[in-house]
Amino acid sequence: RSPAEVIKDAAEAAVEAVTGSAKPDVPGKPGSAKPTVEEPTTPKGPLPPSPEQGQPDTRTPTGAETGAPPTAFGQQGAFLTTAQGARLRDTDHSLKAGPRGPVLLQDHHFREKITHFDHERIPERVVHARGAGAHGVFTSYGTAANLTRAGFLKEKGKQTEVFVRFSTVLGSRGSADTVRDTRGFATKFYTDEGTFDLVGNNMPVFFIQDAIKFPDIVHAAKWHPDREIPQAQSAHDTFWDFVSLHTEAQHHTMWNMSDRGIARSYRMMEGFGVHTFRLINDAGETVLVKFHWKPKLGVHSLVWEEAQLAAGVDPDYHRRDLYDAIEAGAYPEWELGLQVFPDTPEETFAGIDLLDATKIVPEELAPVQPVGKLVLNRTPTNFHAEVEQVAFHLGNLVPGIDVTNDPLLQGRLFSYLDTQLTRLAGPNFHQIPINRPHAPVNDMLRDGFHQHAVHAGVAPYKPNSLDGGNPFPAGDAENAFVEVPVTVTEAPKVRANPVSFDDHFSQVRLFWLSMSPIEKEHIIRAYTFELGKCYHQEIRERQLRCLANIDPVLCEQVAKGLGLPAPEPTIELPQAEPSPALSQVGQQWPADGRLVGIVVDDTATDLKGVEEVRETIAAAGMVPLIIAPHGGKVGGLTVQRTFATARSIEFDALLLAASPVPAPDAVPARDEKAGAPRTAAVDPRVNMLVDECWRHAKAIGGWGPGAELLRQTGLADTPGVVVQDTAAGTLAAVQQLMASHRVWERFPATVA
Ligand code: HDD
Repeated sequence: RSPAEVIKDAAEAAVEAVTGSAKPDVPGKPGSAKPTVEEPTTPKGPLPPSPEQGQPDTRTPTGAETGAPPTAFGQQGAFLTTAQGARLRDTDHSLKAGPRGPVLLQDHHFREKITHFDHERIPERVVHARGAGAHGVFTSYGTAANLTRAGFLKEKGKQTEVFVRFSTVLGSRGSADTVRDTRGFATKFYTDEGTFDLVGNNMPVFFIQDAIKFPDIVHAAKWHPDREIPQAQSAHDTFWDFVSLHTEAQHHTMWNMSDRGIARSYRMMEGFGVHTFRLINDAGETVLVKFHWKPKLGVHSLVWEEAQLAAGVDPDYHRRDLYDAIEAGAYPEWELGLQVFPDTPEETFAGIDLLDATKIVPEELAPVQPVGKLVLNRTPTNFHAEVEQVAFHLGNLVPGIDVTNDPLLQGRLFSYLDTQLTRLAGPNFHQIPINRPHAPVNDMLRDGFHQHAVHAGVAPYKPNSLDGGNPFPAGDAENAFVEVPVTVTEAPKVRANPVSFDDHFSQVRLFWLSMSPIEKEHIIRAYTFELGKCYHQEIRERQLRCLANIDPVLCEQVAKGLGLPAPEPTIELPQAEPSPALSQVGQQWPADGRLVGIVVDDTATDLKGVEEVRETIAAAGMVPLIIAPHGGKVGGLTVQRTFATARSIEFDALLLAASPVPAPDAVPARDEKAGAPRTAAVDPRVNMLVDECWRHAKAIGGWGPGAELLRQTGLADTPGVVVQDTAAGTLAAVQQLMASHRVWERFPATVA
């Protein structure tokens, strides 16, 4: 065919591709004939933005709508072009002096393509490098109207666009999601009055009280500088060296060693602003507050072995979970709440220093009052543009919210702006679409690297007469941001802390005493594991001395595991009232977005029963996944996982509709041969699935041959294992078990 015909065909195919007429019928996509439940593993199209969510990239750096399509600088039109818009015919072959000749320097397309590629990466964040983000909407309940003049909190029903980035702290960008670590929970509220950033964590306390120690804790907790190992974990000498010497870190360390350090999902984490902030209302009255995010699904965790397995089997576990849930319509939700304290000169509440970021105020003393709801309903369109380039900053405040003198907060006010200058290459990162305010901007900042605005006017200075005096300062009537005129006491300049900051153990004991027996066991095991990974005996011994000052049982148990004597406390054990709100167990929660595996095979499976439970699971907002010996179909059922691709960590509960025998004609994988099946008649991979789900305290159910399998393995009589005659009966009992998250009764705790 002639070159013209080839081009025409290619052009038609391209046009068809962008207009969507040739697009496959995507399950779960609006307008699709296929129901979501059919194939959750098929990649889905991005959901359209909800009407209230403006696209930040349709706005100029001054916040005005440009009218440009949302993908300006993305795909425009059907044809491949250079960066300058010239259409290209071939991007697969470099320009050579003959087919076997050297590449010509003149190949401008090659040079543009490779040069750009060479510079695709930007420096990862110095901490919190690995993360995942999503867009959403915050709706105010209006209940904070008497506390703050911030419009996004004050007006009942007011909706504000948000972007949230969750992260781990220690690992590099490519590290695993499920490592034991604190999780970041950073929220950007694009309010009408400017952007407000709440840059918090899933733990309410921090390792240090003064920001000047941040490089120290990070150097200690990150990898060893000689080999850059371990990646993304605290189980190594330098971390424990620091926290055992620097005892103010003990409280946060225990949170990390608790189940909070291995979250089940970003959707199932609390968030905390950590510091105390100051709110100011229309009348000029102030209160001190702590911000809390409360997840609708409750606070849940992985078990340690599951977290370790996931780090290998699916390092993107949390990222995938977040995006799958949003695409399946199980939108993650949190309530924003405030603990409110009177703004007294002492800045304390119930004897607790509100400026000390290593302390909490128990919810029993100051209840969390709900002020609004956050719903995450849109995944990013482009990870780099949005998740990687988003820049949070504690100084992004709006009228009605102000900072306190917490020395950790004060230092952060410097660091977050500063770090972007290198990471995002210059001072104009606020013009990057994800960072653009949705309020009009009229600053006098000019020029600099990556300046995208074309500023008009000649007088970016004040006062001026040449630009008519523009821009004008706003007054109270125009809702200007004004710092609360807090009196600073006359005092000598010192490098010192208030005396109250010296109490490093009372709240660690409070946390320990608030845990249920099973949670205490997990904490003991975590300390024993992490200290067991240290090479230096003196570090283990020093950390044991810290544990002795927290609780004798904790100290004895960890010492036993390490094979060391338990030391005596060096202080009188602090008095502490437990705070039941800190425990994660003992309640019932919704199971939205949970994954239920259903094992079937080609022989005795009750396909009608499977179809029924599949529908019931989907109707309950959960995701059913069919697991079979092979891909394709079993009866009319589409298989979503095979025995080769399924691993227990993916499922919150397991249903057995079959007792699959090992396939005699299949080529077995090496490790299948090596295993020691608990019943020889069952495929060893199914045995492993059942065994792991059982060990990880998950609900398991079976009917028909599935029930028989559970009887044969001896599991049928154990807690949390349901054996019934019908599919529906089995599922109903399993659903009930799932509401408590795990079947802890399977493992009676040995610690009181
Ligand atoms: Fe920080 C990132 C949370 C103390 C310096 N921090 C960062 C992120 C979160 C937190 C969630 C990731 C933001 C994102 O997703 O882009 N950091 C905290 C909390 C702290 C805290 C809850 C204590 C209460 N941080 C802290 C101190 C300093 C920093 C004391 C420095 C003195 N943090 C940074 C940083 C980062 C950062 C270096 C790295 C990338 C970035 O800021 O944008 O500036």
